[in-house]
Formats: sequence, C-alpha cells, structure tokens
Amino acid sequence: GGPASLSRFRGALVAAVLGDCVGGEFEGAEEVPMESVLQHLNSLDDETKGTGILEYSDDTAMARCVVQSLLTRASFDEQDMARRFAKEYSASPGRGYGAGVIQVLKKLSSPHLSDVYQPARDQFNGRGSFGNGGAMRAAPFALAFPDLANVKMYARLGAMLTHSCSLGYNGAVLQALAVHLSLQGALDLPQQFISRLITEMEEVESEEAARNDARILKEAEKPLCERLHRVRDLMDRSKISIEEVISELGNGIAALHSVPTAIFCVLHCLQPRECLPESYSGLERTIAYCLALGGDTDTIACMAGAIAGAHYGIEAIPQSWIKCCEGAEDADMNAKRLHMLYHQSSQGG
Ligand code: R7I
Ligand code: MG
Ligand code: MG
Repeated sequence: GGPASLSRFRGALVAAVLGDCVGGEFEGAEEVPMESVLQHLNSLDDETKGTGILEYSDDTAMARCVVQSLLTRASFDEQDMARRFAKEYSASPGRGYGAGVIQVLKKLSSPHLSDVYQPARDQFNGRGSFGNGGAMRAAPFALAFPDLANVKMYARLGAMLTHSCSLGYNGAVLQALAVHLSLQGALDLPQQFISRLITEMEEVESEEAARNDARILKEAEKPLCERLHRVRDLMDRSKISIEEVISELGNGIAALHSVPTAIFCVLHCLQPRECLPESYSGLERTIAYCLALGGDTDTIACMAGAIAGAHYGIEAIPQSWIKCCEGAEDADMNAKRLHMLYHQSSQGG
C-alpha cells in the first residue's frame, strides 16, 4: 500500500501483538538456537491449534490501553490513559509486568492522586525507570497522530506515566518515530531511514534532562544516537553473527538495550538471510530473527513487529499466526479505527 495505507496500520498493530505472543516463548532465554525458533513458528501452522492459544503479555496489555484511550478521547489524555493502565493491571496482574512498574500501577489506581506523573518519578530512588516498558507500547502514538511533532510529544508523555528516566521515555520516542517513518514507506530507502532517525534523536537527546541522565548513568553523551550509529555500521555488513548483534546492541530489558536492537532486526531482515527459510516473508524473517536473539524476546519482537508490520502491511502476516495469538483480531479492528482517526486529524488539522 501507499503511505499511511490501511494495510500498513493493520500490519503494524497486528504484528506487534504477534511479536509479543510468539516471543513470550523465549523471554529470558540466554541462547536460542534458530532451529528452536523455526520449530516454534512452524507449530503455529498446525490447524488443530488456533484461536488465541498464545497469550499476550504486559506489552500488549498496555498497548491496548493506549489504543483505547487515544480512540475514546480522540487525543492524548494522561488522566484517562493512567486510569486504564491501573485498571488493566488490577484486572490481570499476571501478564508479566516489570518488577518496578508494578509499584507505579498500584499508585495510579489511587483516587487521591493529583499528579499522574508523580508515581513514575518516585521509581528507582527518584531517577525513574529506564526499562523498555514505555517503548513497548509506543507504536499506537504513531498510528493516531499524523504530525511528527505530535508523535514525539505524546509518545514521550505516554511513556512518562510509568518511565520518568529520559532513557526510558526517549526509547519510546525512538520507537514511535520508527513506526511513523515506516508507515510513510521510509524503509524503501534503509540508509535514509536510519539517517533520519539519527537526525531526529540528535535533537531529542540534546535536552538537558537527557544529558544529565546520560552522565549519571555513565552512558555516551547521546546514548540512543550512539546505538543508532552502531545499527548503521552493522547494517552495512554482509555477514554478522547473533553474538555480535547482542554484544553491540544488547537484548535486555533497558530501552537502550532493546529499541535500537529491534530497529536493527527490521533493517537486517529486509533481505533474505541464509539462516532463515526462503519461503518466509520479510515480516516472518523479522520476528524469527528477534526470537533467535534471546533475552527480552517478547518486547524486541513486539517493537520490531510494529515497525516491520507498518512496512510490509497486513498481507505479509500469515493467517495461522493471527489465529494463534490472543488479541490479534482485536488489534486488527483497532487498527481500522486508528486509521480513521489519523486521517480525520490530517484533514481537520
Ligand atoms: O520497563 P518495564 O515496564 O518492563 C518492561 C519489561 C518488558 O520486557 C516486558 O515484556 C516485561 O517483561 O518487562 O518495567 P520496570 O520495572 O520499570 O523496568 C524493568 C526492569 O528494568 C526493572 O525491574 C529493573 O530491573 C530495571 N531497571 C532499573 N534498574 C536499576 N535502576 C529499570 N530502571 C532501572 C534503574 O533506574
Ligand atoms: Mg512482556
Ligand atoms: Mg519483555
């Protein structure tokens, strides 16, 4: 489809859910042989399975709250979004939430809370979380707001409801930017895509709060930019091992060690790869490759799924995968609603 087509919206939201659901199998695993990944993915084609056997985790649970809030309010409303996070957590606390964020979600359910951003600020001795929990649910912001400045602003605020460390919320900004660009067809020119992300993040990471956090955490001056430069170096290489990807970019629970990794997975899998079946579509390659990295597989596959889904569109997703994953059909429906909201905003201004 063309820029911002319905197929791209559906691809983005559905593939994010699939990444979360199929990635859950290997979350936290240290080494994942590609053979195990392919076996797991093959088992999804089994006709006797189907209808939501793979459950989604916190990644999708929170993304669904973001989507519902944006659709219901037809804009960003921090009170409404915070309420939905808290309600969702208390209804299903067993979705595999991060160990720290649970405290925030409990505080957000208090009716006496005056500042919804305060619980997030109290995390980790007042420094806030740098986990990838903001980034894992950032894609819907790119599907709700056509304007780049809005995507950046609201992805950041949406993440700050739980992640007040700049590495946490800027990871969300980066993820939303990647989905935004992919939706426009920017992955047709991968070099320009990564350059554009670097340019945007240069500006984002030049803010004082970002510089302070980077210094305190002993990271590079502009940590996400530095990682994106590594992504650019790696994507130029014809051969690269899984071990190198993990050591250069990471596969962990910090936004810094997972968002650039997800972006790399998408870029690397734009072409057929020796380690992956020839019959696979680019989207299938991307998800399989994310799983083979081990570590935070549900989240990396969820984020890469959103970016890749926005590029390849819904047609690249196997029906059998959709049938196996809880919430995939809902995501497809919501993608259609977000597509309408997006195009209303671009007309109405
Ligand atoms: O970021 P968050 O929502 O976790 C998301 C991850 C995804 O992989 C999901 O699939 C789910 O499995 O969890 O939750 P947080 O609790 O805010 O952050 C996750 C973890 O990162 C924390 O439990 C800490 O171990 C670590 N962490 C920190 N550790 C020390 N200092 C995050 N911020 C800090 C910090 O400032
Ligand atoms: Mg999860
Ligand atoms: Mg995870």
